[in-house]
Amino acid sequence: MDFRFYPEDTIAAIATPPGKGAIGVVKISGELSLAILKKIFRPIKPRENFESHKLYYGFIVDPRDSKIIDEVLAVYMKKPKTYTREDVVEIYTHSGYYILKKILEIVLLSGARPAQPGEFTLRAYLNGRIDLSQAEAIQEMVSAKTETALDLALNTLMGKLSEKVNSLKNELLEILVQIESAIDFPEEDIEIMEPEKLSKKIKESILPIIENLIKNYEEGRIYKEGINLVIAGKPNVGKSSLMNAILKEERAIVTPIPGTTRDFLEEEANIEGLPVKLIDTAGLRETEDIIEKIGVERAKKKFKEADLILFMVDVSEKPSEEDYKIYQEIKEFPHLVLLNKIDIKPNYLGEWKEIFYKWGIDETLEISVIKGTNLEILNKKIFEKITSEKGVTVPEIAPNLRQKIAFENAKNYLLNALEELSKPNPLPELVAVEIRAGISSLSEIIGEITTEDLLTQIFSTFCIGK
Ligand SMILES: Nc1nc2c(ncn2[C@@H]2O[C@H](COP(=O)(O)OP(=O)(O)OP(=O)(O)O)[C@@H](O)[C@H]2O)c(=O)[nH]1
Ligand SMILES: [Mg+2]
Repeated sequence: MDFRFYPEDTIAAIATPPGKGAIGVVKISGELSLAILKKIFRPIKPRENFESHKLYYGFIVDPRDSKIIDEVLAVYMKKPKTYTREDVVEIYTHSGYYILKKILEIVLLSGARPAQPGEFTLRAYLNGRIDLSQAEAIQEMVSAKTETALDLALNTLMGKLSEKVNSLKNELLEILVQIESAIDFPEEDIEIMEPEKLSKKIKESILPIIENLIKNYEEGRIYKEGINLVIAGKPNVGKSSLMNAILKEERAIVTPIPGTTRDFLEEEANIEGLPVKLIDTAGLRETEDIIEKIGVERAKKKFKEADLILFMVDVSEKPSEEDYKIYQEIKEFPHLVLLNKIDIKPNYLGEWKEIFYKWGIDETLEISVIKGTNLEILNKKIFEKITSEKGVTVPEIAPNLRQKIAFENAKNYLLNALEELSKPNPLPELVAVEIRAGISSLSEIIGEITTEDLLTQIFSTFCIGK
């Protein structure tokens, strides 16, 4: 049974992560919060009542046998000035798995039920303290991997996306009112509706804003989810060495034996503030080794998912047919050419540059992973490549995927409305249908219109206790 939509229940959860810590928190929300606190908490100075938003020192006592469980601080917060807008109690304990479990157990025995993932935040939303986009922003803040991702989430939490959506909705409502009066007075409909004026308004002051927000999704996504950066090249050119250098740890095995990396390796890194999924692949070559063969196939798959491929060659060796073949595999994807091992002298750097020039590449970067030469420049180049190819500037507001889809739907309805308005005798009823659908799509973003399924989908990604 799904308890999510039983708002009359009092819910409780351990709000801190499992494991040892300085403090652990048990959170309770709902009508019974205060009664439960009174049942299980014995303040150091006995008292009948608790003031709201005031911290009390005392002991948690098992009501069954009056045994003390822990020395704690506890707070009662009277609604509505709370996270959920319900009565809330928080108990700060000496952490530890057993203590927390024990306290939660007696809280549950005293009338609460375990909270579902995200249920506290769901209540904040259902009780109107935050809208749906703000609830999603809380989750985005928790999972932010870079400062930029955090800023973006914070802007949404502060209501910047909601403001934009509401102002777009209001403009559309004004248009709708005008169209509806045309429906009510059909004899004068065309004059009342003023199709040209309405079209102009939609085209100039509504669509561009929606289109801009859709564009911001992609830019925000790069900062929120990160990019896939794949290192590719022949065996032994130094791919795994580069992975380790970027990560600043000996993550991948490096040996002078070609074919060392047989599967791909993935690690998270942060390059110039961009969250990056760094992928080291098996060196590409014709091979009879079954394991290596699979690794080579997997590497090729990774090329397709890459936002950028670092194509690496070894300048201490002559350009070969093998390098050329690999280049053919990756050239259709965004890539950057790295000429590695320039520390080895003599080398074939001149020959390599010539050959790349012949292949139509004028931009290459000479590096030595071992000596660390030009690795800082490499980071900057990666950032530039990603940001210029995707046209990234940091937007102020970046919708998530769900919100972007809703904006796209709204845009399509408005385009339909424009099409009708451009006809010689536009039918106000038809225009109204499209505008109304556009308004509904915008309403979905802030959660004025939702389904139980959607809410379950969103809040189940939260952790328990949030
Ligand atoms: N001199 C020199 N040697 C390097 C450099 N980068 C890597 N190497 C050496 O080249 C050899 C191969 O390096 P790896 O990083 O294992 O190469 P790989 O491309 O991952 O090889 P596979 O996993 O077999 O495809 C090792 O002995 C490294 O120490 C460099 O910049 N200069
Ligand atoms: Mg390797």
